[in-house]
Amino acid sequence: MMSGALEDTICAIATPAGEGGIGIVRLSGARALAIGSGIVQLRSGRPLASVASHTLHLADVRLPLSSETPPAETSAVPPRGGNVFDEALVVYMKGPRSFTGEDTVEIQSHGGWLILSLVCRACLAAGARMAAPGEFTKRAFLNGRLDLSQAEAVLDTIRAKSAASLTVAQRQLRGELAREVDAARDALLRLLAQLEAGIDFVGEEIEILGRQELLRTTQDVAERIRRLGATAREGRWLREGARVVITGRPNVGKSSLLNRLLKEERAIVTAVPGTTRDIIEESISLDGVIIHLVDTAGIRATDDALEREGIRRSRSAQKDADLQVIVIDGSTPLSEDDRGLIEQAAAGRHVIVINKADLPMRVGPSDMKPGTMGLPLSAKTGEGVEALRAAIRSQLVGGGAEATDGIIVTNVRHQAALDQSHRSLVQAEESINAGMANELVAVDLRAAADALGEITGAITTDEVLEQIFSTFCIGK
Ligand SMILES: Nc1nc2c(ncn2[C@@H]2O[C@H](COP(=O)(O)OP(=O)(O)OP(=O)(O)O)[C@@H](O)[C@H]2O)c(=O)[nH]1
Ligand SMILES: [Mg+2]
Repeated sequence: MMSGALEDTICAIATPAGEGGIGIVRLSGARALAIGSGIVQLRSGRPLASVASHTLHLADVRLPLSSETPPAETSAVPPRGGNVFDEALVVYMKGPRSFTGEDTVEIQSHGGWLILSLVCRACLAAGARMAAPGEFTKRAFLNGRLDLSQAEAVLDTIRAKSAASLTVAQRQLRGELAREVDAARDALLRLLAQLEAGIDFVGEEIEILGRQELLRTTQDVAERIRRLGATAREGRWLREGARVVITGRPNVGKSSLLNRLLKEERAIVTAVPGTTRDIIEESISLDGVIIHLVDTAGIRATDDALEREGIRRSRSAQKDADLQVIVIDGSTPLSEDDRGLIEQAAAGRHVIVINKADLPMRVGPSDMKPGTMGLPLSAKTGEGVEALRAAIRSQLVGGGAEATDGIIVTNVRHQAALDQSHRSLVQAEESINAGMANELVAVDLRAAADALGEITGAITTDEVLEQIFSTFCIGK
């Protein structure tokens, strides 16, 4: 798929499939202007090559004069100036001031599938070839317009489903992640240069770089990388949403709380304990962060086979939870089951909700273990729900402590590279402490720097590029 030389001029429909007021075909490459000129006829009568770069012009689009007659489907279209099949706005963007860095022509025709296919066909007939998936963005990378992490951010921007993930993608697109990674990599490369200079002098007793300094810089960089890598979990939540599982004893108001958070009567609520049997899952946005809310069967000992299966599913949902909301019925004294659930959830992220706050309360702060906080709330009246929303959100993305200037790693490939780099640095640290030879330390530092280079594409292989860009669709 990724084959295809950089010399080729490529074309593709850049707008989504379906009908639209306009649709855009993008042409990029050395012959973009020549090919574009062959298929558009400016209404002004001027040649496309004569217009200023980055200006829009009304034009007729036609199959190139040399190609055969238009295909049968177009015979219904009244001929205008021979094989003209649409009118369009055309813009020529002279490289390197274009997305790909190459000469680019964009043809903004009417947005019908047939029209756009014809524009493409005209481009092909005039000498272009169809672009492979992600090929425009790949060229932008190869031409130095974007680093690899920015190229990936193009895809994240297009796919962003929440305001928060869009913000992160946009910051990455502006190169903020790359700058942070490059700074760490530069520090390592400087260290390596000094170390290697020292290695050359072995035997002459010249100490270019003290062991202490070597250790300190290695640790500094390792810590920077660790902090950056630690944002990845938050990054995944921003990208894919976090699973928030509502658990608790039967009848405490879990389904009522789900409905309250969803603002709709999604789950059945009754006064009968054991109402919910199956897992119910719905997504909401908490101020731009997507949450997959999961309502579960109340957990208790029961002989009912159906309820038991529901409880089994509850327990499995608990295990997959990114955060648990443990609901307690505040109108009854805290039970052993409640205590057990709180204990169990304490290891992971959790929020404890003391529900039915509209009733006389029988659970107070003193019933909680020290260090545990219960959020009073009424699913019935809605009191305390805003506080719960804020608590969930801040548990998931408010952390900030780990965030490095708000830069968040969202990409699995970046996370793996950061982990790899961090492991190499820890190894380097151990070697330094063990008094190993500089040559050995240098090997680990080099590996750490190379792993960072993979993020921005400073170090890359064709396979990596292939893997990344093949996930794009054609036209990007
Ligand atoms: N007064 C009051 N009643 C509530 C509140 N929340 C829920 N209830 C009532 O408590 C009962 C149980 O509510 P559900 O939402 O079905 O409880 P659940 O935890 O989903 O129960 P199971 O699905 O059986 O585990 C219903 O009669 C609700 O009307 C609340 O905040 N205040
Ligand atoms: Mg329920």
